[in-house]
Amino acid sequence: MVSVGDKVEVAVVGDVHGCGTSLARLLDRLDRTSPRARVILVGDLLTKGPTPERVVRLVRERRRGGPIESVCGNHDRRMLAALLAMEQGASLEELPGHERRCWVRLAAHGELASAREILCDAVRRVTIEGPARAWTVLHAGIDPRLGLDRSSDEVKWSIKARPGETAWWEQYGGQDGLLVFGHKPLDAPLRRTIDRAPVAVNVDTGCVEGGPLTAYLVHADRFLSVESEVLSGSRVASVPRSASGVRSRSFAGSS
Ligand SMILES: [Mn+2]
Repeated sequence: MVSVGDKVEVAVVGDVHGCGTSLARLLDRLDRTSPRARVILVGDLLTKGPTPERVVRLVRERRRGGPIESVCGNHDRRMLAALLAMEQGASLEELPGHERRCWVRLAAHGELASAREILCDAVRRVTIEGPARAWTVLHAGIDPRLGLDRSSDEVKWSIKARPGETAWWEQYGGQDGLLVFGHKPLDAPLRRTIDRAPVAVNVDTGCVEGGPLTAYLVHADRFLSVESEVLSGSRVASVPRSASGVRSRSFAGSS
C-alpha cells in the first residue's frame, strides 16, 4: 500500500471488460490527479470488449511501477477456466462466445500467459479491505440480510437483482462499512449514503456498452470518468463481425 504521510489514496475502477483503451485513458487521468493512488479494479477484466490484450499489458506494466490489484469477478472465473481448458487441449469451438473471442485476441497478441497470471491473481481475492474495514471492494455485492462475513463468495462475485427485484444495496444498512463494487452497469455511478456517509458505491458505468469507465476515489469521495472507447469508434474498428472472422484473422496474425 502506498501512502503519503498518513493519507492513503485509493482509486477503485469499475468493470473494464476488455476496454483497454478506456483503461489507459483512465489510468492517465488518475496519474495526473492522484499519482500515488493504490488502484483496485472491481474485476471482469478481459471478456466482451475490443482490446483485452491492452488491459493485460497495462496491468502488467503498471505492476512494475506501483500497486494495481483486482478482486474476482464472475467473468474472470469464466475466462480463467477457458484459458485452463485450452491449455488442457480443449478446442476453441468448445468455448462460449465471449471467452472464445477473448482467447483468440489474447493469443494473436501473445498475451495468454500474462492473462493467465493476472486472472489467477484476481480470482484469489474475493474482497480487498481497507484499514479497520473502513471500506471493502468486491465485484458484485452481498446478501444484505447476511452481511459481508456471512455472504457466500459466489454472492460476492455474482449477486444481481432480477428485473423487478430491489437491488441489494437498497436494503444494505451500512453495518459493514463502505462497500465499493461493480457488476451491475448503471447509467451513472451510484453513491448511496446513510447520515451523509457513503455506504454503497457502484462504479460500473457500462463502458463495454458505450458508457464511461469510472473510478471512485475513496480518499476524496468523488468519481473520475473517461468516455468509452466504444463511443469513440475504436470498437467498430477492432471487433470483427463474426466469430469465424475472429478465428481466421487472429490465427493468421499469431502464426
Ligand atoms: Mn460481473
